[in-house]
Amino acid sequence: MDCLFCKIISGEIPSHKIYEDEFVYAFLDIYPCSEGHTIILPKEHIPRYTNMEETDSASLFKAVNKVAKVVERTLNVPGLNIGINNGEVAGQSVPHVHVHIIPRRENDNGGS
Ligand code: D5M
Repeated sequence: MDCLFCKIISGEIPSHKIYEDEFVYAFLDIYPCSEGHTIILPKEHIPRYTNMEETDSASLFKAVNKVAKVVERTLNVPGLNIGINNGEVAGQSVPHVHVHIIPRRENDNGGS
């Protein structure tokens, strides 16, 4: 599978791992919008969020809930943006569904 994120999950491409279980893998974004910007994705290669079955989406978001709480607490930030770019026109650059967890701080100019 010629997929960047599948290669990250398999370890073929290195990443800064934040969390892993049997269903998901989470790591730091290489082009962070803010310090601690984390990406979490299903290990199964699913191109976009709207391709996901409800049960897989539920498993993904169970892990998102866990990781988001850890990011918020560990970095001691007052908020997070949690979101998905679904489809190229929506800004999805890697066709393997993933959720962005972006720490937000007071007066951070939109996290960019
Ligand atoms: O988000 C895709 C994200 O993937 C984007 O924020 C950069 C990140 N990215 C790309 N390559 C890497 C590597 N090698 N490590 C970590 N993060 C990476 P999208 O919503 O598809 O635009």
